[in-house]
Amino acid sequence: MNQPATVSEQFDAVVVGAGFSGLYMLRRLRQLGMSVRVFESADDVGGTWYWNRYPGARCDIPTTDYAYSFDPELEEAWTWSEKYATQPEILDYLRFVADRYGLRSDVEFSTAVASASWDEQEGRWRITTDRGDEVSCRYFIMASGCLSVPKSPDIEGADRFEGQVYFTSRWPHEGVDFTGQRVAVIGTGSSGIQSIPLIARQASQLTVFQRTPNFSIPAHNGPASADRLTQLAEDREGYRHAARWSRGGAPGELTDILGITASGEVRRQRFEAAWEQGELFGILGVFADQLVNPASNDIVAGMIREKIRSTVNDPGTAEALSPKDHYFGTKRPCLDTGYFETYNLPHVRLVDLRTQPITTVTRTGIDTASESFDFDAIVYATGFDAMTGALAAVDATGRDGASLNEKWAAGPSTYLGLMTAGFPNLFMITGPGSPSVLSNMTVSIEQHVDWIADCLAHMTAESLDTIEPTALAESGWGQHVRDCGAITLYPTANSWYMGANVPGKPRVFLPYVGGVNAYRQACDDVVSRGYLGFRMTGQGGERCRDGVIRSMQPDVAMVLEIMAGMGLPPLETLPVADARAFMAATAAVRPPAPEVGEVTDGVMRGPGGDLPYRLYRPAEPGGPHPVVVYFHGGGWVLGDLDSDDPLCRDLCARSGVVIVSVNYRHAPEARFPAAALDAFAAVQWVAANAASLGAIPGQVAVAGWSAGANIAAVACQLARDAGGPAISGQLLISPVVDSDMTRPSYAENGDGYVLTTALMRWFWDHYADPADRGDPRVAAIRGDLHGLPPACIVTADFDPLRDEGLAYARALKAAGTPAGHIRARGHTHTSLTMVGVVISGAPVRAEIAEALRGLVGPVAAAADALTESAAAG
Ligand code: NA7
Repeated sequence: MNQPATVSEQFDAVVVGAGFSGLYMLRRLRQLGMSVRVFESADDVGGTWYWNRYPGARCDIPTTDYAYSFDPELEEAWTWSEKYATQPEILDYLRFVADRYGLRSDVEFSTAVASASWDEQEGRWRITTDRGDEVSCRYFIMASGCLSVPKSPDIEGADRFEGQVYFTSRWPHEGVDFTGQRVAVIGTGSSGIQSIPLIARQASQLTVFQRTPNFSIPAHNGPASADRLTQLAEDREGYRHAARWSRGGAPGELTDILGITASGEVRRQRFEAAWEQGELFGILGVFADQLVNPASNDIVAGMIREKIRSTVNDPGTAEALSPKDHYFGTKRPCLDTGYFETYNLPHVRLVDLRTQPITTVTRTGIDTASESFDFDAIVYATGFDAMTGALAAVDATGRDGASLNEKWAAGPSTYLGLMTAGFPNLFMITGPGSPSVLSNMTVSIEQHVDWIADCLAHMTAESLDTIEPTALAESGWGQHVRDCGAITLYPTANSWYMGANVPGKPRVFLPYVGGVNAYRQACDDVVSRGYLGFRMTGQGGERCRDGVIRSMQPDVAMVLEIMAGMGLPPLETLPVADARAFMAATAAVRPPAPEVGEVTDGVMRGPGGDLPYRLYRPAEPGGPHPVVVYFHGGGWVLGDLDSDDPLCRDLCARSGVVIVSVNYRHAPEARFPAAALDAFAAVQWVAANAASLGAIPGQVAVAGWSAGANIAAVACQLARDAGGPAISGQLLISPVVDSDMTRPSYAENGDGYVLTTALMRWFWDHYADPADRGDPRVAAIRGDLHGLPPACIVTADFDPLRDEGLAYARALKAAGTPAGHIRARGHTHTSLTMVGVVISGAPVRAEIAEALRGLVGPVAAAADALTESAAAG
């Protein structure tokens, strides 16, 4: 053991922890020529793999991938013996690494950091330890692990038991012999599931206390996968590169097969293949949609439950072991060796705490609501204060005496999971807000360590010595992390990913679920944009490019990426007929749209001939319902009843109103003002025929998207001028209301977000002569805006039309017309309409439907229902 550091020793960097992350961080910092002290509370290196010595402890990522990749010679020098290495072998590996690079000399073992505070004057951190050290450092790096602080046993009477007590996370080094003992295991997470079969081999009686059944699949451990070994042997660098740019941190095929649309045969074949393979990323990726679509998830979950039933002999026990309270994958699934089979042994019993909860631990055992058990030993496999526990334990004091724990009282807030505002020069390795526990940790650790080291090298080169994220960058990243989580099923589970396992811990989805690849790209983009969102200071001056690195909804970004990859010709380069055919072909491959009560097609009279319409009636019993006349988008040129069918269904199902979608005449065959006149005629017809359509007379609203919103807005002006019909409200989704293309949103969003400036020009050219483009019947914003129906205007952030929508809302208000605004944050012009594809659009459409309900009432009520919002600002 080393001697304690002398008081007030100064280091360039202090690192907390000597596990996978601390060891590699130390090596990188040394390579930068920095003086470093690592504090490690254990008496050896290893971190997680030092402490978790329970029987059966193994990694759950194949060891070919669960290893450092920074040094090819290290990779050559070490050979793993199994597909999933045991804890002793992984610990040996980390010792081997520490020795190979001579890392131990900078590690002070058996020493925990007690406090850390930022000294503003000095621009340094002051660190104290539980052994009385006091040191200072420029950079303070928490390499303290995501699963390193065990959860204290929150079970009544836990300290009363007089037999042996063990924690899987603090297992005795000499091992434990349970031969002939009556043993209780509490907890069926990975630690419980890995250790139970081995404890059962020794114990005379084993009773497992299960609060929540967990999904587990057989690890099929054995030799490392020949396939992976061959790939590594042939092209190690290529293999590691693929891992770094994969979703989870290990190379593998991503499927685009959807569970909901796959045939029964394909479902079965894919599931069985993943089951046989015995890898987490395999079973989590049977279908592309299984972590976002409940129906798809149920298919996989159902097949796993089937396996449990076919393995466990006693049907009651099998049922109790079958997880039903969370979607598969939303709690970390386990890899096991003979776990479910263990319950077939005569001396093993499962106690389901859902039916008989523990009332107390006693001197001699455990009492449940209905039974008393006596034991010789109790094993707690009850988990960790994950991701934030070790950071909270130090409770760093940042600028102005601020406490990290106070700052994070409602949940952690970080920029990239690397740093947090107010705590300069404090880095976290795999902190909350980074992929960390959802990924192959070793790959994520290396990426964080490399990023930090490169950042410090940059700062040194530029004579900068403090770095801190801005509040804007941090809140933007937090929003992005939440957006990524929100489109998945993860937040629905009571998991440690959500902090739900620790009583009183805030419920926040802690890791970043956007993928290792997307995350790495974001970190790289931050750097290439001049360390966007970081403020750096020092002799070299003060540098800060403030901003948000990701503000688009993640699924919208994904759709754009897929579209870009398809290399489609821009619509405006096609003849109109081809553009229409393309739109129809796209519409044909959309996922099923929401069910409504009834859909009927009909025809109404218009000024230039018959206008086809489609009526959507809500499933709600009763009626008649209020009615909304809807106009589809497509720049007055494209689109029809089919193009906007999913959006109409969605609006109908959500808002409970009748929607009459009208197919007006299109340009270039029928140019301005044909579409607008048709829209007005359609409103007149629906108002006159409301009763026969099964709608409430006198409660007609209009709605439209894009150019459809244009003619809806114009129809309102025409109806006012004509003295009727009365329109109760207008819902304008991303409307065209002006021909002015100089507003900033055109410059910001005119290229790359589907609706481009070039396409908009093409639409205008087909619809209206330049001389007509200021006419209020197409540039609605230039008309008289007094006395119009209350409006709700929806704008999307990444839409060239955003600013004219906002301007219209402002102008309506200025003219005394009530106008609410819904901002589709992170959306494009088209993404809201991608029902069933862009999941993040659903909550916005729910908001729109709510507003629509307000717009269809009597006029005064509609005005009241509108929310005042950002449109005014
Ligand atoms: P986990 O996965 O958090 O599992 C802990 C288990 O202990 C889980 O089944 C819990 O049930 C159970 N538990 C926790 N507290 C109690 C109380 N008070 N009473 C009864 N049961 C309780 O931790 P592990 O150590 O197994 O695994 C952690 C990670 O390490 C793992 O995911 C891998 O990544 C490696 P609950 O589900 O909360 O109802």
